[in-house]
Amino acid sequence: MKNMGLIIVANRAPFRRTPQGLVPAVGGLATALLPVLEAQGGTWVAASTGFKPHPGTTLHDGRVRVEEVPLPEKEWQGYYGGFSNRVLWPLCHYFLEKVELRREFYLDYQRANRRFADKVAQIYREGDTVFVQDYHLLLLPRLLRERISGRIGFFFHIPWPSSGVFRILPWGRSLVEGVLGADLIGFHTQEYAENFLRTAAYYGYTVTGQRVQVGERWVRVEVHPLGIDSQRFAELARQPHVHLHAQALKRLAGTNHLILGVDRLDYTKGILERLLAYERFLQAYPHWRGRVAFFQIATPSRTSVSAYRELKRKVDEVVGRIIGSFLREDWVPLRYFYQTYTQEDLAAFYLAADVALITPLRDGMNLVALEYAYTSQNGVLVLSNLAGAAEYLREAILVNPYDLDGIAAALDQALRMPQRERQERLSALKERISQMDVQGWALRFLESLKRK
Ligand code: ADQ
Repeated sequence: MKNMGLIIVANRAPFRRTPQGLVPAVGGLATALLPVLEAQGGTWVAASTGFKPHPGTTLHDGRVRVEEVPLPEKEWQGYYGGFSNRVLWPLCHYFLEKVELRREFYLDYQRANRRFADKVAQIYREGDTVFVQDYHLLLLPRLLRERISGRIGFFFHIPWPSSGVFRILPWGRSLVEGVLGADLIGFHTQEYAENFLRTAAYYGYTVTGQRVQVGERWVRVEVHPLGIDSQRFAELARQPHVHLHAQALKRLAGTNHLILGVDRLDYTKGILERLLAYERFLQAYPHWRGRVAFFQIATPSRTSVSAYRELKRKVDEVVGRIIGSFLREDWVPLRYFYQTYTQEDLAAFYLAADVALITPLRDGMNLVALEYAYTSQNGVLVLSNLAGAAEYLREAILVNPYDLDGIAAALDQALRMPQRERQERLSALKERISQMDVQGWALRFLESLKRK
Protein backbone atom coordinates (compact mmCIF):
# COMPACT_ATOMS: atom_id res chain seq x y z
CA MET A 1 0.00 0.00 0.00
CA LYS A 2 1.24 3.47 -0.77
CA ASN A 3 2.41 5.43 2.25
CA MET A 4 0.60 8.76 2.22
CA GLY A 5 2.88 11.33 3.72
CA LEU A 6 2.59 14.71 5.31
CA ILE A 7 4.45 17.76 4.07
CA ILE A 8 4.69 20.64 6.53
CA VAL A 9 5.75 23.95 5.03
CA ALA A 10 6.92 26.76 7.30
CA ASN A 11 9.35 29.62 7.11
CA ARG A 12 11.59 28.02 9.72
CA ALA A 13 12.89 24.49 10.23
CA PRO A 14 11.93 22.70 13.46
CA PHE A 15 15.57 22.26 14.48
CA ARG A 16 18.16 24.41 16.17
CA ARG A 17 21.89 24.24 15.72
CA THR A 18 23.79 23.50 18.94
CA PRO A 19 27.41 22.49 19.56
CA GLN A 20 26.07 18.91 19.82
CA GLY A 21 24.47 19.11 16.37
CA LEU A 22 20.88 19.69 15.37
CA VAL A 23 18.23 19.38 18.08
CA PRO A 24 14.47 19.83 17.80
CA ALA A 25 13.42 23.42 18.48
CA VAL A 26 11.30 23.90 21.59
CA GLY A 27 7.94 25.57 21.72
CA GLY A 28 5.18 26.32 19.29
CA LEU A 29 5.16 24.67 15.92
CA ALA A 30 7.95 22.17 16.34
CA THR A 31 6.28 20.70 19.44
CA ALA A 32 2.94 20.61 17.69
CA LEU A 33 3.98 19.09 14.43
CA LEU A 34 7.15 17.03 14.86
CA PRO A 35 5.41 14.17 16.74
CA VAL A 36 2.73 13.98 14.06
CA LEU A 37 5.34 14.04 11.34
CA GLU A 38 7.34 11.32 13.12
CA ALA A 39 4.28 9.13 13.54
CA GLN A 40 3.15 9.53 9.94
CA GLY A 41 6.49 9.97 8.25
CA GLY A 42 6.99 13.04 6.16
CA THR A 43 8.93 16.12 5.22
CA TRP A 44 9.32 19.58 6.69
CA VAL A 45 10.04 22.26 4.09
CA ALA A 46 11.63 25.51 5.32
CA ALA A 47 13.68 28.42 4.05
CA SER A 48 17.39 27.92 4.48
CA THR A 49 18.85 30.80 6.41
CA GLY A 50 22.39 30.51 7.62
CA PHE A 51 21.69 27.07 9.06
CA LYS A 52 22.66 24.79 6.22
CA PRO A 53 22.60 21.04 6.44
CA HIS A 54 22.80 19.51 2.98
CA PRO A 55 19.48 20.00 1.23
CA GLY A 56 17.28 17.01 1.77
CA THR A 57 19.32 15.64 4.66
CA THR A 58 17.37 13.12 6.69
CA LEU A 59 17.33 14.49 10.18
CA HIS A 60 15.91 13.30 13.47
CA ASP A 61 14.98 9.62 13.77
CA GLY A 62 14.90 8.87 10.10
CA ARG A 63 11.16 9.38 9.70
CA VAL A 64 11.41 13.15 9.29
CA ARG A 65 13.21 14.80 6.41
CA VAL A 66 13.98 18.48 6.25
CA GLU A 67 14.04 19.98 2.77
CA GLU A 68 15.41 23.46 2.49
CA VAL A 69 14.39 26.17 0.09
CA PRO A 70 17.50 28.21 -0.62
CA LEU A 71 16.74 31.91 -1.01
CA PRO A 72 19.24 34.45 -2.33
CA GLU A 73 20.18 36.93 0.41
CA LYS A 74 18.47 39.92 -1.23
CA GLU A 75 15.27 38.00 -1.81
CA TRP A 76 15.30 36.72 1.79
CA GLN A 77 15.61 40.32 3.00
CA GLY A 78 12.62 41.42 0.92
CA TYR A 79 10.46 38.40 1.66
CA TYR A 80 11.23 38.00 5.37
CA GLY A 81 12.70 41.25 6.72
CA GLY A 82 10.52 43.25 4.32
CA PHE A 83 7.08 41.92 3.40
CA SER A 84 6.65 39.48 6.29
CA ASN A 85 8.04 41.61 9.09
CA ARG A 86 7.54 45.19 7.91
CA VAL A 87 4.20 44.80 6.13
CA LEU A 88 2.14 41.81 7.22
CA TRP A 89 3.30 41.60 10.84
CA PRO A 90 2.56 45.24 11.77
CA LEU A 91 -0.63 45.33 9.66
CA CYS A 92 -2.13 42.20 11.20
CA HIS A 93 -1.31 43.51 14.69
CA TYR A 94 -2.87 46.93 13.88
CA PHE A 95 0.42 48.88 13.96
CA LEU A 96 -0.46 50.76 10.80
CA GLU A 97 2.18 53.47 11.18
CA LYS A 98 4.86 50.78 10.99
CA VAL A 99 3.62 49.29 7.70
CA GLU A 100 5.97 49.96 4.77
CA LEU A 101 4.03 49.38 1.57
CA ARG A 102 6.96 48.81 -0.75
CA ARG A 103 6.36 47.04 -4.00
CA GLU A 104 9.84 45.47 -4.09
CA PHE A 105 9.06 43.71 -0.79
CA TYR A 106 5.97 42.19 -2.34
CA LEU A 107 7.88 41.10 -5.45
CA ASP A 108 10.42 39.26 -3.27
CA TYR A 109 7.57 37.72 -1.27
CA GLN A 110 6.06 36.42 -4.51
CA ARG A 111 9.41 35.04 -5.67
CA ALA A 112 10.07 33.32 -2.37
CA ASN A 113 6.57 31.79 -2.28
CA ARG A 114 7.17 30.47 -5.81
CA ARG A 115 10.42 28.86 -4.73
CA PHE A 116 8.57 27.14 -1.88
CA ALA A 117 5.97 25.95 -4.41
CA ASP A 118 8.71 24.54 -6.68
CA LYS A 119 10.25 22.63 -3.78
CA VAL A 120 6.95 21.20 -2.58
CA ALA A 121 5.90 20.22 -6.12
CA GLN A 122 9.25 18.49 -6.55
CA ILE A 123 8.94 16.29 -3.43
CA TYR A 124 5.16 15.80 -3.55
CA ARG A 125 3.88 12.30 -4.20
CA GLU A 126 0.30 11.42 -5.12
CA GLY A 127 -1.86 11.31 -2.00
CA ASP A 128 0.39 13.46 0.22
CA THR A 129 -1.20 16.11 2.42
CA VAL A 130 0.39 19.56 2.57
CA PHE A 131 0.04 21.73 5.68
CA VAL A 132 1.25 25.33 5.19
CA GLN A 133 2.05 27.58 8.15
CA ASP A 134 1.55 31.25 8.68
CA TYR A 135 1.79 34.70 7.21
CA HIS A 136 5.08 34.16 5.38
CA LEU A 137 3.38 31.84 2.89
CA LEU A 138 -0.02 33.29 2.06
CA LEU A 139 0.47 32.88 -1.69
CA LEU A 140 1.62 29.27 -1.47
CA PRO A 141 -1.72 27.37 -1.27
CA ARG A 142 -2.88 28.72 -4.63
CA LEU A 143 0.50 28.17 -6.28
CA LEU A 144 0.32 24.56 -5.08
CA ARG A 145 -3.31 24.07 -6.10
CA GLU A 146 -2.24 24.65 -9.72
CA ARG A 147 0.36 21.89 -9.47
CA ILE A 148 -0.73 19.17 -7.06
CA SER A 149 -3.93 17.26 -6.44
CA GLY A 150 -3.68 16.44 -2.70
CA ARG A 151 -5.31 18.14 0.28
CA ILE A 152 -3.85 21.51 1.29
CA GLY A 153 -4.29 22.99 4.76
CA PHE A 154 -3.27 26.44 5.94
CA PHE A 155 -2.96 27.81 9.47
CA PHE A 156 -2.59 31.51 10.25
CA HIS A 157 -0.88 32.00 13.63
CA ILE A 158 -1.34 35.77 14.03
CA PRO A 159 -4.53 37.86 14.11
CA TRP A 160 -6.39 38.25 10.83
CA PRO A 161 -7.28 41.95 11.09
CA SER A 162 -10.64 43.51 10.33
CA SER A 163 -11.35 43.68 6.62
CA GLY A 164 -11.08 47.49 6.69
CA VAL A 165 -7.48 47.17 7.85
CA PHE A 166 -6.55 44.30 5.55
CA ARG A 167 -7.75 46.32 2.57
CA ILE A 168 -4.91 48.80 3.16
CA LEU A 169 -2.71 46.31 1.30
CA PRO A 170 -2.52 47.08 -2.43
CA TRP A 171 -1.92 43.33 -2.91
CA GLY A 172 -4.76 42.28 -0.58
CA ARG A 173 -6.80 40.56 -3.27
CA SER A 174 -3.89 38.40 -4.47
CA LEU A 175 -3.03 37.41 -0.92
CA VAL A 176 -6.61 36.32 -0.21
CA GLU A 177 -6.73 34.49 -3.54
CA GLY A 178 -3.46 32.84 -2.55
CA VAL A 179 -4.64 31.50 0.77
CA LEU A 180 -7.96 30.38 -0.74
CA GLY A 181 -5.98 27.78 -2.68
CA ALA A 182 -6.24 25.71 0.52
CA ASP A 183 -9.08 23.26 1.34
CA LEU A 184 -9.13 24.23 5.01
CA ILE A 185 -7.94 27.48 6.64
CA GLY A 186 -7.44 27.59 10.41
CA PHE A 187 -7.32 30.45 12.91
CA HIS A 188 -6.90 30.64 16.69
CA THR A 189 -10.19 32.46 17.37
CA GLN A 190 -13.64 33.01 15.93
CA GLU A 191 -12.93 36.73 15.62
CA TYR A 192 -10.01 36.13 13.23
CA ALA A 193 -12.06 33.62 11.23
CA GLU A 194 -14.90 36.14 10.87
CA ASN A 195 -12.48 38.90 9.87
CA PHE A 196 -11.12 36.62 7.17
CA LEU A 197 -14.58 35.72 5.87
CA ARG A 198 -15.53 39.40 5.66
CA THR A 199 -12.29 40.12 3.82
CA ALA A 200 -13.04 37.35 1.32
CA ALA A 201 -16.58 38.70 0.86
CA TYR A 202 -15.17 42.19 0.25
CA TYR A 203 -13.06 40.83 -2.62
CA GLY A 204 -16.20 39.38 -4.19
CA TYR A 205 -16.20 35.77 -3.00
CA THR A 206 -19.47 34.10 -2.01
CA VAL A 207 -19.38 33.29 1.69
CA THR A 208 -21.87 30.90 3.26
CA GLY A 209 -21.51 30.28 6.96
CA GLN A 210 -17.87 29.41 7.47
CA ARG A 211 -17.24 28.49 3.84
CA VAL A 212 -15.96 30.42 0.85
CA GLN A 213 -16.75 29.49 -2.73
CA VAL A 214 -13.80 29.50 -5.14
CA GLY A 215 -14.93 28.38 -8.58
CA GLU A 216 -16.21 24.83 -8.12
CA ARG A 217 -14.60 24.41 -4.71
CA TRP A 218 -15.75 25.32 -1.21
CA VAL A 219 -12.98 26.33 1.16
CA ARG A 220 -13.70 25.71 4.85
CA VAL A 221 -12.63 28.15 7.57
CA GLU A 222 -12.30 26.75 11.10
CA VAL A 223 -11.18 27.75 14.57
CA HIS A 224 -8.43 25.58 16.07
CA PRO A 225 -6.81 27.24 19.07
CA LEU A 226 -3.20 26.14 19.46
CA GLY A 227 -2.22 24.98 22.93
CA ILE A 228 0.97 23.86 24.67
CA ASP A 229 2.69 20.56 25.43
CA SER A 230 0.93 20.40 28.80
CA GLN A 231 2.48 17.07 29.81
CA ARG A 232 5.94 18.49 29.37
CA PHE A 233 5.16 21.50 31.57
CA ALA A 234 3.53 19.30 34.20
CA GLU A 235 6.71 17.17 34.27
CA LEU A 236 8.95 20.23 34.52
CA ALA A 237 6.84 21.52 37.42
CA ARG A 238 7.61 18.29 39.31
CA GLN A 239 11.37 18.23 38.79
CA PRO A 240 13.49 18.93 41.89
CA HIS A 241 16.11 20.94 39.99
CA VAL A 242 13.39 23.21 38.58
CA HIS A 243 12.10 23.79 42.12
CA LEU A 244 15.61 24.57 43.36
CA HIS A 245 16.04 27.08 40.56
CA ALA A 246 12.65 28.63 41.40
CA GLN A 247 13.72 29.02 45.05
CA ALA A 248 16.94 30.69 43.95
CA LEU A 249 14.89 33.13 41.84
CA LYS A 250 12.68 33.91 44.85
CA ARG A 251 15.78 34.65 46.89
CA LEU A 252 17.09 36.85 44.11
CA ALA A 253 13.79 38.79 44.12
CA GLY A 254 14.30 39.32 47.86
CA THR A 255 10.57 40.09 48.34
CA ASN A 256 7.50 38.04 49.21
CA HIS A 257 5.86 38.82 45.89
CA LEU A 258 7.27 38.33 42.41
CA ILE A 259 5.67 39.58 39.17
CA LEU A 260 6.88 38.12 35.85
CA GLY A 261 6.76 39.12 32.19
CA VAL A 262 8.12 36.85 29.39
CA ASP A 263 8.13 37.79 25.71
CA ARG A 264 10.10 38.09 22.54
CA LEU A 265 11.24 41.69 22.40
CA ASP A 266 8.53 42.76 19.97
CA TYR A 267 6.49 45.98 19.87
CA THR A 268 3.27 43.94 19.72
CA LYS A 269 3.98 42.44 23.14
CA GLY A 270 3.34 45.67 25.07
CA ILE A 271 6.57 45.50 27.09
CA LEU A 272 7.05 49.26 27.17
CA GLU A 273 3.46 49.91 28.26
CA ARG A 274 3.79 47.15 30.87
CA LEU A 275 6.89 48.75 32.37
CA LEU A 276 5.08 52.10 32.50
CA ALA A 277 2.12 50.38 34.17
CA TYR A 278 4.44 48.90 36.79
CA GLU A 279 5.89 52.36 37.40
CA ARG A 280 2.32 53.69 37.76
CA PHE A 281 1.54 50.86 40.18
CA LEU A 282 4.51 51.73 42.40
CA GLN A 283 3.40 55.37 42.39
CA ALA A 284 -0.29 54.71 43.01
CA TYR A 285 0.10 51.90 45.56
CA PRO A 286 3.20 52.96 47.51
CA HIS A 287 2.66 50.40 50.26
CA TRP A 288 3.86 47.74 47.79
CA ARG A 289 7.28 49.37 47.47
CA GLY A 290 9.91 47.11 48.98
CA ARG A 291 7.43 44.19 49.04
CA VAL A 292 7.21 43.30 45.38
CA ALA A 293 9.72 42.74 42.56
CA PHE A 294 9.18 42.57 38.80
CA PHE A 295 11.26 40.31 36.52
CA GLN A 296 10.89 40.97 32.80
CA ILE A 297 12.44 38.45 30.39
CA ALA A 298 12.78 39.61 26.79
CA THR A 299 14.21 37.36 24.08
CA PRO A 300 16.13 39.18 21.34
CA SER A 301 14.08 39.07 18.15
CA ARG A 302 14.32 40.37 14.54
CA THR A 303 17.25 42.57 15.49
CA SER A 304 17.91 43.45 11.85
CA VAL A 305 14.59 45.36 11.63
CA SER A 306 14.97 48.98 12.78
CA ALA A 307 11.63 49.12 14.66
CA TYR A 308 12.97 46.35 16.93
CA ARG A 309 16.26 48.15 17.60
CA GLU A 310 14.33 51.33 18.40
CA LEU A 311 12.10 49.40 20.81
CA LYS A 312 15.15 47.95 22.55
CA ARG A 313 16.54 51.43 23.08
CA LYS A 314 13.26 52.69 24.56
CA VAL A 315 12.86 49.67 26.83
CA ASP A 316 16.45 50.04 28.09
CA GLU A 317 15.71 53.67 28.87
CA VAL A 318 12.49 53.00 30.82
CA VAL A 319 14.11 50.11 32.72
CA GLY A 320 16.92 52.45 33.73
CA ARG A 321 14.47 55.15 34.77
CA ILE A 322 12.35 52.86 36.95
CA ILE A 323 15.37 51.37 38.68
CA GLY A 324 16.83 54.86 39.08
CA SER A 325 13.69 56.25 40.71
CA PHE A 326 12.78 53.42 43.07
CA LEU A 327 15.95 51.48 43.89
CA ARG A 328 16.77 51.23 47.58
CA GLU A 329 19.69 49.64 49.36
CA ASP A 330 17.46 46.79 50.47
CA TRP A 331 15.22 46.53 47.37
CA VAL A 332 15.64 46.09 43.61
CA PRO A 333 12.19 46.90 42.13
CA LEU A 334 12.86 45.55 38.62
CA ARG A 335 15.21 43.14 36.88
CA TYR A 336 15.38 42.93 33.11
CA PHE A 337 16.81 39.81 31.44
CA TYR A 338 17.52 40.35 27.75
CA GLN A 339 18.17 36.76 26.75
CA THR A 340 16.68 33.45 25.62
CA TYR A 341 16.04 30.76 28.19
CA THR A 342 15.56 27.02 27.98
CA GLN A 343 12.15 25.58 28.79
CA GLU A 344 13.54 24.29 32.13
CA ASP A 345 14.61 27.80 33.08
CA LEU A 346 11.30 29.31 31.99
CA ALA A 347 9.45 26.73 34.10
CA ALA A 348 11.48 27.83 37.13
CA PHE A 349 10.51 31.46 36.50
CA TYR A 350 6.85 30.39 36.12
CA LEU A 351 6.98 28.48 39.42
CA ALA A 352 8.65 31.35 41.24
CA ALA A 353 6.24 34.06 40.06
CA ASP A 354 3.16 34.98 42.11
CA VAL A 355 1.75 36.97 39.23
CA ALA A 356 2.36 36.76 35.48
CA LEU A 357 1.74 40.03 33.69
CA ILE A 358 1.15 39.14 30.03
CA THR A 359 -0.11 42.23 28.26
CA PRO A 360 0.43 42.13 24.49
CA LEU A 361 -1.17 45.00 22.56
CA ARG A 362 -2.25 42.31 20.06
CA ASP A 363 -1.33 38.65 19.89
CA GLY A 364 -2.58 35.75 17.77
CA MET A 365 -2.74 33.50 20.82
CA ASN A 366 0.15 33.90 23.32
CA LEU A 367 1.46 30.59 24.51
CA VAL A 368 3.40 32.09 27.43
CA ALA A 369 0.08 32.76 29.19
CA LEU A 370 -0.87 29.10 28.82
CA GLU A 371 2.56 27.89 29.92
CA TYR A 372 2.47 30.04 33.04
CA ALA A 373 -1.04 29.05 34.12
CA TYR A 374 -0.27 25.39 33.55
CA THR A 375 3.05 25.40 35.44
CA SER A 376 2.29 27.75 38.32
CA GLN A 377 1.05 26.21 41.55
CA ASN A 378 -0.44 29.24 43.23
CA GLY A 379 -0.12 32.13 40.83
CA VAL A 380 -2.43 34.70 39.26
CA LEU A 381 -2.48 35.38 35.53
CA VAL A 382 -3.09 38.97 34.47
CA LEU A 383 -3.76 38.83 30.74
CA SER A 384 -4.40 41.30 27.94
CA ASN A 385 -7.92 41.21 26.53
CA LEU A 386 -6.33 41.73 23.09
CA ALA A 387 -4.52 38.37 23.07
CA GLY A 388 -6.24 35.43 21.37
CA ALA A 389 -5.65 33.47 24.58
CA ALA A 390 -8.10 35.76 26.40
CA GLU A 391 -10.92 34.11 24.42
CA TYR A 392 -10.17 30.89 26.26
CA LEU A 393 -8.58 31.88 29.58
CA ARG A 394 -11.59 33.62 31.07
CA GLU A 395 -10.48 32.98 34.67
CA ALA A 396 -7.43 35.20 34.27
CA ILE A 397 -7.72 38.84 35.35
CA LEU A 398 -8.28 40.43 31.95
CA VAL A 399 -6.92 43.92 31.32
CA ASN A 400 -6.75 46.48 28.55
CA PRO A 401 -3.00 46.58 27.80
CA TYR A 402 -3.14 50.28 26.90
CA ASP A 403 -4.79 51.27 30.20
CA LEU A 404 -1.93 51.87 32.63
CA ASP A 405 -4.23 52.66 35.58
CA GLY A 406 -6.26 49.53 34.87
CA ILE A 407 -3.13 47.36 34.84
CA ALA A 408 -1.88 48.95 38.07
CA ALA A 409 -5.24 48.18 39.74
CA ALA A 410 -5.18 44.62 38.37
CA LEU A 411 -1.71 44.10 39.86
CA ASP A 412 -2.95 45.26 43.24
CA GLN A 413 -5.96 42.94 42.95
CA ALA A 414 -3.76 40.00 41.90
CA LEU A 415 -1.30 40.49 44.75
CA ARG A 416 -4.12 40.70 47.31
CA MET A 417 -6.15 37.80 45.91
CA PRO A 418 -7.20 35.34 48.64
CA GLN A 419 -5.67 31.89 48.45
CA ARG A 420 -8.97 30.16 47.73
CA GLU A 421 -9.78 32.37 44.76
CA ARG A 422 -6.27 31.88 43.34
CA GLN A 423 -6.70 28.13 43.49
CA GLU A 424 -10.18 28.19 41.96
CA ARG A 425 -9.09 30.34 39.06
CA LEU A 426 -5.89 28.40 38.48
CA SER A 427 -7.54 24.99 38.44
CA ALA A 428 -10.19 26.21 35.99
CA LEU A 429 -7.41 27.56 33.76
CA LYS A 430 -5.43 24.32 33.95
CA GLU A 431 -8.49 22.31 33.01
CA ARG A 432 -9.06 24.47 29.93
CA ILE A 433 -5.40 24.35 28.91
CA SER A 434 -5.19 20.58 29.18
CA GLN A 435 -8.07 20.38 26.69
CA MET A 436 -6.10 22.54 24.27
CA ASP A 437 -3.08 20.25 24.11
CA VAL A 438 -0.77 20.99 21.22
CA GLN A 439 -0.62 17.56 19.65
CA GLY A 440 -4.39 17.34 19.71
CA TRP A 441 -4.40 20.61 17.79
CA ALA A 442 -2.42 19.15 14.89
CA LEU A 443 -4.41 15.92 14.83
CA ARG A 444 -7.77 17.69 14.91
CA PHE A 445 -6.76 20.03 12.12
CA LEU A 446 -5.42 17.23 9.92
CA GLU A 447 -8.46 15.05 10.64
CA SER A 448 -10.74 17.87 9.53
CA LEU A 449 -8.59 18.50 6.46
CA LYS A 450 -9.26 14.94 5.29
CA ARG A 451 -13.01 15.59 5.24
CA LYS A 452 -14.39 17.00 2.03
P1 ADQ B 1 5.19 34.35 19.38
O1 ADQ B 1 4.88 35.76 19.02
O2 ADQ B 1 6.62 33.98 19.36
O3 ADQ B 1 4.37 33.32 18.47
P2 ADQ B 1 4.17 33.11 21.98
O4 ADQ B 1 3.04 32.28 21.58
O5 ADQ B 1 3.91 33.87 23.25
O6 ADQ B 1 4.56 34.20 20.89
O7 ADQ B 1 5.52 32.29 22.28
C1 ADQ B 1 5.94 31.19 21.56
C2 ADQ B 1 7.00 30.39 22.34
O8 ADQ B 1 8.19 31.16 22.58
C3 ADQ B 1 6.49 29.94 23.71
O9 ADQ B 1 6.55 28.55 23.76
C4 ADQ B 1 7.46 30.58 24.71
O10 ADQ B 1 7.83 29.71 25.79
C5 ADQ B 1 8.68 30.90 23.89
N1 ADQ B 1 9.34 32.08 24.47
C6 ADQ B 1 8.85 33.33 24.57
N2 ADQ B 1 9.73 34.13 25.20
C7 ADQ B 1 10.80 33.36 25.53
C8 ADQ B 1 12.03 33.60 26.19
N3 ADQ B 1 12.33 34.80 26.68
N4 ADQ B 1 12.91 32.57 26.32
C9 ADQ B 1 12.58 31.36 25.83
N5 ADQ B 1 11.45 31.07 25.21
C10 ADQ B 1 10.56 32.06 25.05
C11 ADQ B 1 3.41 33.44 17.37
C12 ADQ B 1 2.21 34.36 17.59
C13 ADQ B 1 1.49 33.98 18.88
C14 ADQ B 1 1.05 32.51 18.79
C15 ADQ B 1 2.21 31.62 18.38
C16 ADQ B 1 1.74 30.21 18.07
O11 ADQ B 1 2.65 35.71 17.66
O12 ADQ B 1 0.37 34.80 19.08
O13 ADQ B 1 0.60 32.11 20.07
O14 ADQ B 1 2.86 32.11 17.21
O15 ADQ B 1 0.72 30.20 17.12
